[in-house]
Amino acid sequence: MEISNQHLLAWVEEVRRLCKPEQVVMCDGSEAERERLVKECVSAGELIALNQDKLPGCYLHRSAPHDVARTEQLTFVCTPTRAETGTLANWMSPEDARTKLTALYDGAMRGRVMYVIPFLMGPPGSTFSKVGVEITDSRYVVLNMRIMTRVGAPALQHLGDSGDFTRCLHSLGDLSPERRFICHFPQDNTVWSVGSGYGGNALLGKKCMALRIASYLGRKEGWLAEHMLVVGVQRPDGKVRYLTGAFPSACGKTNLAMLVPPQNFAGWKVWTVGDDIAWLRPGPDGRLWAVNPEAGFFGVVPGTSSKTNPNAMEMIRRNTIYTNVALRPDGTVWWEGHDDPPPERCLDWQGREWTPASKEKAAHPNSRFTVSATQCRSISPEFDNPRGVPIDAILFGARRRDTIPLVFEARNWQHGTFLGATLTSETTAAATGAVGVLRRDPMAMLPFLGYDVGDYWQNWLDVGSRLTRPPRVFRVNWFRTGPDGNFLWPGFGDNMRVLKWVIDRCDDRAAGSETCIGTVPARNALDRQGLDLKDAALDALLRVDPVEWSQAVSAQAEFLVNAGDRVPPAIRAEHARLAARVREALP
Ligand code: OXD
Ligand code: MN
Repeated sequence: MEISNQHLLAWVEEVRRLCKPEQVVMCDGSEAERERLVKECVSAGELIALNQDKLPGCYLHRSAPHDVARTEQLTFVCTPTRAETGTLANWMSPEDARTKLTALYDGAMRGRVMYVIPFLMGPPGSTFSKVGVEITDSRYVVLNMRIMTRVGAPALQHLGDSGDFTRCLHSLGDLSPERRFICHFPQDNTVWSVGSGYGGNALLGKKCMALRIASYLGRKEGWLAEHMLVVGVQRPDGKVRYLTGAFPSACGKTNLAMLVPPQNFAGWKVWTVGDDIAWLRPGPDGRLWAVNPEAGFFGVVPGTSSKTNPNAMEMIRRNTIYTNVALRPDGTVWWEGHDDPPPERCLDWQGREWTPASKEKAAHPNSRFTVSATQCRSISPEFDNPRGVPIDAILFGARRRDTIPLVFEARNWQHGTFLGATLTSETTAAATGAVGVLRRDPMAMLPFLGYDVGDYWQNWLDVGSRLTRPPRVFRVNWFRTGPDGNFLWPGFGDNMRVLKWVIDRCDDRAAGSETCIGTVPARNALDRQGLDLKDAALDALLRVDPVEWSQAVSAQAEFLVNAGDRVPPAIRAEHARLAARVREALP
């Protein structure tokens, strides 16, 4: 492909000299390019062709066994001073990072092809949208980037002659965690990643550019880059309201984004705008507008079934790249939580013989599908709208067995910002490390912050102060358990009942009950038709226990100290207000 942008050509040349590939290929996003790359990957064993009658256009990739999730301890924000990165993200000085990684990139592509992928994040023609260029030596990365972003002409058109693009350099290196680094240079609009082929570490448009770098650009330019799904909820009268939801990785964002309402919700529909990332800007009308910068879904496979996500099950039957799932003898795929029972025998995610008697899981808990958004039958007609969609409500959610009710509403934007700031969740398999450990995850952005968390909260407050019709803010928790340890709430499609209360609150038609932490649904305000949920279970789901909350308030105080000295006074004031209200509520 002919590229005339001199900034881009100069950077490609600089990288070519460093990485010393045998060949440089400019990717154009064409179908012919895809076919060629797939063919090469299949002959090299990087992809396994699945049963093309049952799963047309679908392939399986098996990653290196120690390269299956984001590696947060090897991910750095490289700002000139440590204070700019703050206390919650890992910092490395730009000089150290450049020295370390230059040595790793030097000659790293010898004998290999270096692919140059111009990509657009956001709809073509949108003021929200940003261009990135990823240079990589991985064909798997090229094939995934083609699904997850808009590759080729849309990016080059948006860029024109400008040098304003995120420079994303990626090499597989030797895939060793010893020599793996994911470094961000926000001031230089640059990402350097080496030593991993895993999505979150290697598809640099996603977490690296659309969250870490974009969060920094958002602060500079007065907008927000967030780890959020975006959906339209259509009422039976046809009116659609849009909401976003911030949840930590592997907490059900994809399922919620593609929700199918329960049977008794005739006329209600959920439209998918995005399942992972939202870019949000105040509009001239004083409302908050959102786009999904991505073009596809990189979703967690285990647990996906016709019950939990029928839209996804339908979507991933064709043109899908599976990573680290199990392979059945008939060339189809399987995972824990699949509609079909465990196969009598199959190959596990590492290609080893597996039977139901095997001790290990057949699919890796963080195995993934990559699929184009155009294949999703619930995709919103507004998905590609350059204006974005106007947001009426923001949900903050996380995995919590206790303390947090099913849903409650914040008093206002500032209180809502505080709810997001103090989000705590149990860890999941999306990152390496222990699973199920409670940790603070402000706005579900802990692994994706591109600058100091106090400044980040201040940006939330600043953006809010420019909104005359700010979204209402809610905290949700699908994961509260009863004394027997079982979940109290059915979740999945039944989460529609909570969305309905949220939408009705936005329309001032749902009753709430004031508590010391915010407004929970009045008992009869939550639609339970067709759901066997007893009053006692509902009470347990909505319960606000001042004793539990006084412990939470103390833990929050400690966290706000650890968050550094740039925590906005407004956030400390919200904490003090909560502490006082909880004290009053104590028996
Ligand atoms: C993801 C993640 O892949 O959050 O979306 O890890
Ligand atoms: Mn995510």
